[in-house]
Amino acid sequence: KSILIATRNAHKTEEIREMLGDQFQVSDLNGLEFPPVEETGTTFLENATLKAVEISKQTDELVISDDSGLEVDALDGEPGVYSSRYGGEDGNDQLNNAKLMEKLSLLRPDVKRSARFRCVMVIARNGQRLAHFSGSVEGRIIDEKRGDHGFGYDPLFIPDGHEKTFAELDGQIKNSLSHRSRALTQVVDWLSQTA
Ligand code: ITT
Repeated sequence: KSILIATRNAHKTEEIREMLGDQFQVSDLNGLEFPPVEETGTTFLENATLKAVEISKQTDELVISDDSGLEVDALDGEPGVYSSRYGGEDGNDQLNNAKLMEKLSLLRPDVKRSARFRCVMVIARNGQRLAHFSGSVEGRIIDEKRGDHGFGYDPLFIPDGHEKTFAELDGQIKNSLSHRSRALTQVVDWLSQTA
């Protein structure tokens, strides 16, 4: 079975591929000619829906989108849906992390550091949204980056039950408890019941 992930973020694709093993043939938008989908929504579900539905109008493949991000409670849920552009419109992981560290440095030292990653996945075919699932992982945020695995905010996030950041932990450990894996498990269940 083959699925098209409606993403240009190769890190997401790689994690999804590792989690799915060889049960699915996974490809993404990199190298394909699809026009960019503007993420005009204000929620993960809205943006995940925009991406999956729009791309699925342009292919016969089963499409799955991933809209995800980090919510820091002391920053009222920022960066949230703006996670990929927190450091500016052409933000990258470096700039986004710098922006977050700057914001964290302005917080009182005793303020709680709780945070979570969220992921919403939408399944679509031929312009129709068929299903959607979400996953999250609770944890806390630290002031200075640690580790170099993973991507995005991984160097600043420690999942509950661990003392290392997602960027210090083995990729397999991240994949066993991440927001993405928790959404993906439900996608796989749905696919096995439906497809
Ligand atoms: P696509 O829209 O093409 O899928 P994107 O990276 O722009 O790629 P999002 O709009 O969903 O995707 O933004 C997700 C951002 O949230 C991502 O760029 C990271 O900054 C952050 N993020 C999501 N999952 C993460 C993870 O597992 N580890 C670290 N950061 C993550």
